[in-house]
Amino acid sequence: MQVYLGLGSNLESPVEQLRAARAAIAAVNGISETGFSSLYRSPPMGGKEQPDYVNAVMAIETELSPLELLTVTQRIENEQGRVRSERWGARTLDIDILLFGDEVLNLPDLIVPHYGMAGRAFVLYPLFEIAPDLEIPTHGKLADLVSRCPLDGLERLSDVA
Ligand code: ROI
Repeated sequence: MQVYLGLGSNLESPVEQLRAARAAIAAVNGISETGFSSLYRSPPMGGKEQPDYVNAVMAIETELSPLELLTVTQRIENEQGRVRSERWGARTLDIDILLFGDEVLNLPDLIVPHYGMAGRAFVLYPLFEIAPDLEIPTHGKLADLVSRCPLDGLERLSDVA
C-alpha cells in the first residue's frame, strides 16, 4: 500500500527530529521509503505561543495494516520524547498518517484522509512536491487543493532531509 506520512517538530532540534524519524520509519520491517519531501519551516498553526515548526512529508510502501502502522508511528513519537500534554501545544515529533492508499477510514483512533490536511499549507505543499498527481479521497485533486491554499508563511528549507 502506498502511504503518505506528515512529519512535524518544533522542539529540540526539529531538523534532527525529522531526520531521526525518517530513519526510524524506514527501518521498520514491512515499510520501505519511496519518497521524502524537502524540509519546510512553518509558523505554528493553532493559537498558542510556540516556536516555528519544521515539516515534511514521507512516502512509504507498506504491508502493515493502518492500525499496525499507527502503533509504529506512535512508538517512534514516544521514543523521540513526545509528551502529550496539551492539544495544539509544541512537540518534539508528530507523525500523521495522511493517506493510506485511497482508503477512507473512520476508526476511533484513526481518521484517513487526515482530518486537517486539506487546508494546511505545511501538509499540502510538501505532499505536492513528491506526489503532484494525487487524488485525495473525498477532497479531489491535490493540485486543486494546493492552488486554493495560501502559503501561510511556509518556506522551503532544503532539498534533502
Ligand atoms: N503548525 C505547524 N506549522 N506545523 C505542524 O506540524 C503543526 N502541528 C500541530 C499544530 C499544533 C496543530 N500546529 C502545527 O499539531
